[in-house]
Amino acid sequence: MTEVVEAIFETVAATAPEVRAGLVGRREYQEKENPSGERKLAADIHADQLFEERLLAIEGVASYASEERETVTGDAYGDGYHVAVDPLDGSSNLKSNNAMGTIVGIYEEPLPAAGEHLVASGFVLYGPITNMVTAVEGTVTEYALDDGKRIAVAEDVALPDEPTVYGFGGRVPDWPEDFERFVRGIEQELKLRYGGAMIADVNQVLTYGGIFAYPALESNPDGKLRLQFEGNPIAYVVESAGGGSSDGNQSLLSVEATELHQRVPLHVGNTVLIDRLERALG
Ligand code: AHM
Ligand code: MG
Repeated sequence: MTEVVEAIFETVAATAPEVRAGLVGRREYQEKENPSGERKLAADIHADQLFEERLLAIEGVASYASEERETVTGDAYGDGYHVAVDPLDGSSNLKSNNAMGTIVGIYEEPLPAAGEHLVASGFVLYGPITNMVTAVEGTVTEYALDDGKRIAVAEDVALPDEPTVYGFGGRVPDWPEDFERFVRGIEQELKLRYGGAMIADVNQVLTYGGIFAYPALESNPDGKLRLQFEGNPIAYVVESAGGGSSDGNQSLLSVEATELHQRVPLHVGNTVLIDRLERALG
């Protein structure tokens, strides 16, 4: 198992510089929307094509699914791992030249699958430097990417005990009342850090401790982010780093998977804050 998982992470790392280099000149929106009904950038399509081609070429990868395509490609029910990718998370940040990421979830079951079927997950953050964080068998490692090669910079990454930062998506008037009440408390204690790319915001939580959420909205009780491509892989990283995740009631990893592009209210961070959130929404 570990060999294929390593090959997947190696491939994602090797592809990241090309994704990054390909951003220049791909900042314009395309005609077609993605399966979640959002506008796609040329950069989203480019990154998706690179990851599909490279990941399906790995022996031991049965299928590939991404936020940018309707259905699973490869052998949807074949033997091997089923890889779910958000090729460019936070791509609306490209216009304003802010951070973005790539997310990868490696499942041992055909997709859609619950987070309990993840064997590993990780992300790349295209910030001032490109780094990568992986979670394998409960261990989180941070790497700097140098020319597509991983250099470990932190082993056994764990959330700091003392939370410092928070970031919550969605418009305030669209937040359910119980969530807004929870936020008013958090605001008194932590510092706001919200950048519009989940990967960048979650990486701040991993680094400084705190909480990130894209909650249920009045206009969309399932929130915005997608379970297969965003919720599960990020929950797996944060929980492996000693933090917690929740859809409001339970760990994201326990949420039943019903559709490839299903959305889920997403909250991750220090367990004390996730417990407090669940009490507030209970
Ligand atoms: P994307 O994967 O299509 O880019 O959408 C996900 C992003 C998250 O990174 C971020 O937390 C959220 O959407 C921001 O949404 P909004 O622009 O509505 O605040
Ligand atoms: Mg995304």
